[in-house]
Amino acid sequence: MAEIEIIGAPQSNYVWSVRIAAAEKGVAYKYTPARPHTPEVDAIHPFGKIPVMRHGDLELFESRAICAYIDRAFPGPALVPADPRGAALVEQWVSCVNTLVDPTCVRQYIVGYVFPGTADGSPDRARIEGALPAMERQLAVLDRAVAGTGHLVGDSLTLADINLFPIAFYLQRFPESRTMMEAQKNLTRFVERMLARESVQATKPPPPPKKQ
Ligand SMILES: N[C@@H](CCC(=O)N[C@@H](CS)C(=O)NCC(=O)O)C(=O)O
Repeated sequence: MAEIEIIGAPQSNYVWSVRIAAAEKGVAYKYTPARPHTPEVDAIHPFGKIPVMRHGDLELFESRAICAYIDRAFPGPALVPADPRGAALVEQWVSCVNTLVDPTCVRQYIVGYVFPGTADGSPDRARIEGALPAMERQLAVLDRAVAGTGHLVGDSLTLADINLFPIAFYLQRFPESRTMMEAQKNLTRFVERMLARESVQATKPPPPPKKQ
């Protein structure tokens, strides 16, 4: 069958997760950078979000679904453990990060800097400040979660780690979140270990968001 095609801007945390997952599985793919709401994306995602994927006649949207397909359709190390307990814990952390951490840390806080929508293009301070208390709590929870083994689930890499990593990486690049991350030593070490992986280096987005 044709090669997989992964479509989406490289800076997107969800696109990056999908590309890390493919690299960890050793799955070759065609990469098509594209912003949300462009024709290539709209052709697959009913709401124009990235990433999207194509494999032969299969078209998929939602990073979790794309990662599930890559994990199950190809040989290579399992990104979700086969045992029910490990699999459920991976789902727990993916869901928690996607429904709580991403909305606060990425959509509210980081977007407040990167796509502020203010008249003069300056950071949206109200939006940024509004995210800080929840971020503080969330990063403390994540720090405790990786404190034991260095991973969110079990003692080796899973999709839960891959899904979290890009967000934690980007949080090191903005002022308030950088300070919060520095206080969370286990989470900082988690980012450092993920950065050392070949899959992460091979997919690192050029260029990263500008440091403030
Ligand atoms: N739940 C989706 C979220 C995808 C998502 O929000 N992608 C962002 C980029 S990181 C996007 O396309 N934003 C544009 C928009 O929401 O209009 C997934 O996991 O794939």
